[in-house]
Amino acid sequence: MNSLITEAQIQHYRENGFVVIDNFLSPGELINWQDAVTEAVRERNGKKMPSKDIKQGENDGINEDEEYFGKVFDQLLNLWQTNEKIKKLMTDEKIGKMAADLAGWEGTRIWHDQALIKKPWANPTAWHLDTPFWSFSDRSALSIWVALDDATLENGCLYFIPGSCHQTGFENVGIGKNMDAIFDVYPALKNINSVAAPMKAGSCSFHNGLTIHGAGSNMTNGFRRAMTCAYMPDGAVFNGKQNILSDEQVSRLKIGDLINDDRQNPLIYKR
Ligand SMILES: O=C(O)CCC(=O)C(=O)O
Repeated sequence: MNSLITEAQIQHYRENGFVVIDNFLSPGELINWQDAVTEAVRERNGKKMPSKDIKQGENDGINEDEEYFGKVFDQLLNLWQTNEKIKKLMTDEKIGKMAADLAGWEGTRIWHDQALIKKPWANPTAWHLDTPFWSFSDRSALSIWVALDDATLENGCLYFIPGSCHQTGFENVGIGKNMDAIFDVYPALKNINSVAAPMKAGSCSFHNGLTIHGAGSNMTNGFRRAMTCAYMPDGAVFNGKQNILSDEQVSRLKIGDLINDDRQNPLIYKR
């Protein structure tokens, strides 16, 4: 695993809110990741996340319009909680350190992982922010996105609005049908052009959860699979949003409480 983060990458990430790391996985590691994700998704049998009784593609109360959203991608969350191989990959201290180096924090906790599988002819992923969905409000939270297939301009690679993370906030427009809905909230950012992030399978990107990003539609008859994980700083506190937490977990939290339950949000790296 190419887990060394250079000063130039940190600078690019801090300025633009994303960075692409080519050849993150070796060919052998890529096969392990692909196999682990295939196994973990199959084991779920359509169950979207361990904490809630909903099926992938059903309305999760987060993104409206299940018919459209169900065709953006198959989305399976917290596979690390149900598959030991994924747990080993997602809790890798080396990834925790990469996240800490980019974000500039002391300790990295998992928020949630997700497999995002664009099927043939999938809808585009509308421009959106990640952090406003989450149960803590922290400007430095970020995600890794690992390409399990070549992600191309044709099959739905990621796109970013560079530097947008410096001007966005915690209002959530969700991921709807209208690509441009986010610009109703941030009209000034409409004038910045996007940057495409095509990646070879085994490459990855990191993006800040407040960077406006999206992905194209899948105009091909093949799959575009990605394994992603959102990471949060150790010390983040509950903001009152349920997101992926279970009813029971939310009932135990008050706004301002530390989110530090290692069974749900393991600390995977500490300086
Ligand atoms: O893979 C996609 O289509 C979108 C990914 C995304 O929004 C994310 O990883 O935050």
